[in-house]
Amino acid sequence: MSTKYKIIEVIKGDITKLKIDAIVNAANNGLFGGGGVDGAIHRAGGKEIADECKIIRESRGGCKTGEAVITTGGNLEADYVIHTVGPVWDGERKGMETFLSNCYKNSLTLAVQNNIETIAFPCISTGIYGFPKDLAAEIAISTIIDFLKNNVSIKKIILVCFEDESFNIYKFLLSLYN
Ligand code: AR6
Repeated sequence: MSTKYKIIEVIKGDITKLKIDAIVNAANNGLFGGGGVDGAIHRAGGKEIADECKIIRESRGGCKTGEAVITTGGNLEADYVIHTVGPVWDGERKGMETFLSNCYKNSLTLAVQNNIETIAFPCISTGIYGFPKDLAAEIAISTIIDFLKNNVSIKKIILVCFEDESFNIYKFLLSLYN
């Protein structure tokens, strides 16, 4: 793996526990908080996150699929939460890859704009939104690696898997870059 890609780490665990500059949330278009990782982040982060989401919802109508917005980390150890909205899998690849890739690209761009150096991602869209885990992992890793080609400021990217299946897929895919 080139030194650039050594900053990518895969772990299994709960993203809300990480002490890091920013964690990424797999949110919904209305930034309402929901189930899955979104629910866990809002529960652990508290009202401040929900309040900032409300301001974003009222000022710009929430967050479009593939886009990203930023709030405080509230009570979390992380300073910021970057909320991005993955695509809902509809059984066809067409267009879906671009939306999911944009989630990673736009979250990283927002991170750089906010001087964030360490960031953790969940496996966006692979829970309630039903995206195939292997395809989602391929998109996540290839987009991140592409982004890192021109990166000068991000120092660590942690890919957080909640289940063994995603963890094993990510570990295998990353090993291909070794
Ligand atoms: N830490 C890390 N990963 C987690 C955690 C956690 N604490 N909890 C779940 N995951 P999902 P989506 C994993 O469903 O598919 C919400 O209702 C989970 O195992 O959270 O993008 C939103 O409001 C899976 O691998 O997000 C939206 O409506 C991954 O996080 C909708 O769900 C993503 O699963 C978004 O669905």
